[in-house]
Amino acid sequence: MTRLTNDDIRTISNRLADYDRELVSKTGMTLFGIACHVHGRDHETAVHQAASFSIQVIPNTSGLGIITDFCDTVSAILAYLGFNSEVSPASDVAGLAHAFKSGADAVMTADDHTFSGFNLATRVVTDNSRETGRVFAAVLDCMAERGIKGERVLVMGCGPVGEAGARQLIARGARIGLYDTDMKKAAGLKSRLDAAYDKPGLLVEDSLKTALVRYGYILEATPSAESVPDSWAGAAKAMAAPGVPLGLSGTGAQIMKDRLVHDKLELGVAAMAVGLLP
Ligand code: 2YG
Repeated sequence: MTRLTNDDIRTISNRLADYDRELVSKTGMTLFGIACHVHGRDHETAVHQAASFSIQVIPNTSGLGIITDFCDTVSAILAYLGFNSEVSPASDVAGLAHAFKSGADAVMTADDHTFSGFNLATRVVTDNSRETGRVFAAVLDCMAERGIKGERVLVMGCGPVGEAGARQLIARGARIGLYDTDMKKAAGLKSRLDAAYDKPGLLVEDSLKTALVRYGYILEATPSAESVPDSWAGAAKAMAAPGVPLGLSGTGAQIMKDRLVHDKLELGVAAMAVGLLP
């Protein structure tokens, strides 16, 4: 899983309204709306609940330590979505103690390996990798003219994000192919999905070049830059790209334009938060 740099996230807080408008034009839904879509939550009810739902974001100094703007950015996304959010005045264990003592409804915190949300009353836990994969799959469902059901989607990257996206796509009736530079990872994911869903009819694609001809949709969940050649971008239908860095070149992103959704925190945090509502 990619560790964000401060450069990745520095501008997010100031352009949330712009990004929301971009999402509406590309998917027909807002950041909050997509998060409700993936959780099957009623939008109005969730808006009402969020207004009185407090989430404390706790800095975590373990491992490689603090990413300067990480907690502020997560809190800004939550506040933009209408949650009652703040960055805890204390980090680590003291921050957790403060959240309980001050009656927070939930906390969010991340070390180098895991970024999770915890509802302190219901004990529900949401995980960033899982929610990110699911919510970007929901984005493809929103971008496809008549929904993603029956459409062919190539899932690139068979790690935790790709797996969560694949599961969500199968649940929404997409016909998926799996691709990973590590064929063992792709084969492992296929066997898990075959066991979990009877006859999902999914394929492992061993050659990206031939695969790209067959799939009009891509869920790009790899940590490599420019994993998708520009040549695909022209005829493509849509790409949802949770992978950091973006798996397209600048040119490819320009060609895709309104058929590409990519961000480094916003959609995953939104899905984590809505998933914590009671
Ligand atoms: O509290 C802090 O500032 C740091 N302990 C945060 C460290 C976060 C490390 N994790 C990542 O950068 C990403 N896995 C976060 C999620 C990326 C978006 N999918």
